[in-house]
Amino acid sequence: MSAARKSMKLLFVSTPVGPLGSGLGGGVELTLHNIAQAMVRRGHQLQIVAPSGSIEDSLPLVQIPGNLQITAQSQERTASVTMPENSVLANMWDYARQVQGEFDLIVNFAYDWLPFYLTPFFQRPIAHLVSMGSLSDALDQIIRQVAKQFPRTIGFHSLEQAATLALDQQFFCLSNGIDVSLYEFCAQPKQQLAWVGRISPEKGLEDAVAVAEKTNIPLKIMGKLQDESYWQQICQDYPNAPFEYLGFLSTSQMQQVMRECRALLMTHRWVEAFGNVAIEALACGVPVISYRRGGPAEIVKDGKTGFLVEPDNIAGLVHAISHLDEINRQTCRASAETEFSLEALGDRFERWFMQILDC
Ligand code: HBI
Repeated sequence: MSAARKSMKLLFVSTPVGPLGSGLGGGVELTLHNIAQAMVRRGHQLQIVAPSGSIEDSLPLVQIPGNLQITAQSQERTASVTMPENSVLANMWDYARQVQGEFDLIVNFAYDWLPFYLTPFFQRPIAHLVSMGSLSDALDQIIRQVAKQFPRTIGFHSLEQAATLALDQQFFCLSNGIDVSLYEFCAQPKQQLAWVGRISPEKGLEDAVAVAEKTNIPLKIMGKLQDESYWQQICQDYPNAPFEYLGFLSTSQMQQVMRECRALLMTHRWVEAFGNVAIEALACGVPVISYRRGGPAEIVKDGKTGFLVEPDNIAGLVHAISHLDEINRQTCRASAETEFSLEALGDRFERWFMQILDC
């Protein structure tokens, strides 16, 4: 710990849509874990608050009971804010209110109205890491309100994500990062492609399955099966496509499959805030073929670490696959090691947190 960098006491308050480790929290689960690891490695103290049933192997965790929040992406844009009886979101933030005096900074990982609304009522500053692009008018409005009242406390993962919120105040763009040592480089892939993510309409899995059918290259699908009817529809629409669903795997199991793929396909319909799976693929040396939309468009170097394709253009995905031999898989790995490592992630988040505490 350099003298200049004092140790911070951080309280991380997780997403209320599912326990850590359940997969319901999507990318936020890995993101929270990685930022926590990066902060602890730099000598900061930290406590994680998350719904009961959460799993955190080596980090201090407080589990809070209560009913989960409805996922924001399943709501209409004009939907009112809803809170279930005995809300785990409310219970987590009541706990944060009670213990805030023991911490320097609270970090909010929930994409929900309540933590933003509560910000002025807290004695301690709250850093809000916004995990998705604009989805609801009520949330857009409260985020803009907090950005105005508490400059520098709003963080995003990508510029395109931030642009959907159209904040004219200063915000932080933090990208993201992973523990690259958990991913093993593979120079000689099998004739297969990967698709990784929550199986839900906004992720556009059907396009990747259509590519598998057109190219007859087997597609390995991994991730939380969140929308059963959506999955059944894909299975009905593409009875002969060569795809296999491997389930929601641990990082170690997922990377063992991912690393042997020729490429990762990213077919998201929405403005993906970042796309953790893209940097996980790069860490394995796997090129990323992605729609030019959202975070992945700021991760993939077109023609160097993969290809960016016109959004929703399946023929474009197929064309990119035919050029995969132009990509050097070592370049993909190097990109993860330099830009998206835990060290780089820690630098960005520590700078953000220090800026909030210094003001
Ligand atoms: N919905 N209401 C709500 N709150 C969240 O924190 C939330 C969500 N939907 C998805 C989600 N978080 C994460 O899976 C993504 O932000 C990555």
